[in-house]
Amino acid sequence: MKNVMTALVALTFAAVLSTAAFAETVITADLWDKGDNIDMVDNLKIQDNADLSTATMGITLSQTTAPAGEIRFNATNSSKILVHEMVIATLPDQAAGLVYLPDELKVDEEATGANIGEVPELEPGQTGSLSLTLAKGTYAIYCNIAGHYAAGMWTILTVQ
Ligand SMILES: [Cu+2]
Repeated sequence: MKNVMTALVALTFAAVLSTAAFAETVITADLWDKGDNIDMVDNLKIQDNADLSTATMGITLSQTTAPAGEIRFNATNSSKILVHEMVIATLPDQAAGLVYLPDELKVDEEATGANIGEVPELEPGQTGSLSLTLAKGTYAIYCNIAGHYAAGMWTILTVQ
């Protein structure tokens, strides 16, 4: 009887482990801004080696690292006044940042890897989600409403 119990415990443990190995990671993304106090600066892009502590809009993730595999992003636009969106990009070279189109005040989403998935425009208070299978690497999560990326509305996710 003891041996049976041991075997059952071992089987249960193995089942929990295999479930954990294939479970998706759920990341909550808060798309936020400081409302009426917004200062639309243009020097807070990734390639500016920006200090985001001064940003008046941004994306805050519930975790900034995740295991490789399926990742579900649950995004909420917590702004009271602005539309935001959430675009995922591969970021092979953090110093180079993302390709920026100064005339449009936007990231070039046609550039390689610049948009591998997105939660499109969300009205204030609206939510949206996106599931992606991500390999090990560095990813940028950004908002590409005109002016927002350069104002610091981006963050980095490291997939291990
Ligand atoms: Cu935005």
